[in-house]
Amino acid sequence: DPDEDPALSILVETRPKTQRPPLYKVLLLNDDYTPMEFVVHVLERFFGMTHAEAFEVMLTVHKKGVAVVGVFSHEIAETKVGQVMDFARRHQHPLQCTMEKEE
Ligand code: NFA
Repeated sequence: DPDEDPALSILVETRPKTQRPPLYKVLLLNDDYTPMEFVVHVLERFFGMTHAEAFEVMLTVHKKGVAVVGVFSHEIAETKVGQVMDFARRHQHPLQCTMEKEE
């Protein structure tokens, strides 16, 4: 009787668990030198934000020190980080962008 013997009431999962690839948060870090308008432009250009959205997120980074600006697959996150770091370097701004795996 499976109601009385725990050894006989183990559930067997028949539906295969679908594996999903991990997602990565792309983070933008505050600094004292990058102009606010440059950060707004970066968020519009590389993260598809509206001007209002970009301004709000820029202010969050400015006030809190860091903010998540998007969540992507590993490859897309790497591309975004590279694009931002490249664009900042070319304009000689110290803006930093990094990524970390989502829990
Ligand atoms: N803190 C910068 C300034 O006052 C603006 C900034 C915001 C820089 C977000 C980097 C990220 N000019």
